Amino acid sequence: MPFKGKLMNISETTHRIKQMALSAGFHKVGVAPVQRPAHSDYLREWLMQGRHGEMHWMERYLEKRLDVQKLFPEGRSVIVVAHNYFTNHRHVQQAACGKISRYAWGRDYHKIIKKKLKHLLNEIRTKVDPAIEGRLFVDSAPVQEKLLARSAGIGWQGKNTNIISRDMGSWFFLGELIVNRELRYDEPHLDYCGSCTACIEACPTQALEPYRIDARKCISYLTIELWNKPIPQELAGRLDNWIFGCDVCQDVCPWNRFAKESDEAAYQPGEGNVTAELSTLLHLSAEAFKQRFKKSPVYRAKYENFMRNVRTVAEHATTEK
Ligand code: B12
Ligand code: SF4
Ligand code: SF4
Repeated sequence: MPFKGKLMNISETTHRIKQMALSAGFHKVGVAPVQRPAHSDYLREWLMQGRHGEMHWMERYLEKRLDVQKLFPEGRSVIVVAHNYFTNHRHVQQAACGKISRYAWGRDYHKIIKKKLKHLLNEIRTKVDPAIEGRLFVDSAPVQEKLLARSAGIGWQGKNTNIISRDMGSWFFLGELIVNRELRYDEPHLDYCGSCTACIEACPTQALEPYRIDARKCISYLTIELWNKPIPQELAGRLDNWIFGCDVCQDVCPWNRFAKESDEAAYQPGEGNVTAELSTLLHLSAEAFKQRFKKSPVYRAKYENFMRNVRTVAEHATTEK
């Protein structure tokens, strides 16, 4: 395709790219240099302490995970985007209902964000410079996305370890486009947790200490990433009715009072996801699970693990509530 853009300086190019990201449907965008971000090396310590539990895939490509430059050596700038998934619904707090975390109420975000990032890269190549090469990532690549998001000024990493933005709260996904072009970089975001410790106190399994998590205790890990094993007995009674993921440390975060409903229709809850009745789910067949969750993040848990979660919650809901 012939190049129709005009030559621009770094500031103009950066501004143009940011406008394109917002037009592509992202809710926030920032730019960081391709370098090892602050706190990156803590990952090594975290892995050594076994805090990742059985997520052994996190040990692979460790050097790339520690230093984004090793992932794409020609890369100069990381364009980090945030995609808001907040919808105006509340979890039902009843013994008879299981809770699915908000990020998984609607359609799977990986496809949605990847499609938007591909569109963004095409736009950049068509309207800014066809020589720009890029690599895009959402969640699954060996990248520490939250550290890049902090460097790019999207938000700060809170004591609950999630990225929080002053204007959006933390109900958003992250995605990145790394390009082989120098751009104008944003300042790393300042920390606005202050003396608050609400998330640490509210965590049902005490998985948090300030800015650090022990994934082995986190309900999100236990219900999504712990495969083909029972949930350890000492934690099984503390799932607080969560059958897929957990939102407690974000629900209590005061910055989430600023959350606004997303304009992404695909994140609206699928039928029965906000009020997930345990009595119905206990009889879900493998085929019905596939039909119901094929396009949802819940599908990642696989049928056997999802049913383990439902049974574990149901057992404790009847005996302890
Ligand atoms: C592994 C993983 C998990 C694990 C571990 C969680 C974790 N905190 O990392 C589990 C399965 C538990 C998990 C759960 C969730 N996850 Co997750 N997960 C990831 C994944 C794939 C890798 C994260 C990683 O590298 N962890 C390694 C540890 C060491 O990182 P960390 O806890 O952030 O630790 C850093 C800080 O402790 C920091 N540090 C150390 N000391 C200090 C001191 C100070 C002062 C500071 C500031 C920092 C600091 O250095 C560490 C190194 O990075 C990312 C995608 C990606 N590729 O990045 C998504 C990701 C982090 N997850 C995401 C989401 C949405 C969730 C859940 C909310 C889902 C849910 N509702 O159940 C929960 C949140 C639980 C929580 N409180 O963190 C989003 C977060 C978006 C956001 N706004 O922040 C991501 C970015 C996916 C995406 N593309 O959108 N997740
Ligand atoms: S997601 Fe739930 S279990 Fe995990 S750290 Fe947050 S509150 Fe604790
Ligand atoms: S609940 Fe408080 S301490 Fe935890 S992340 Fe939010 S502001 Fe920070």
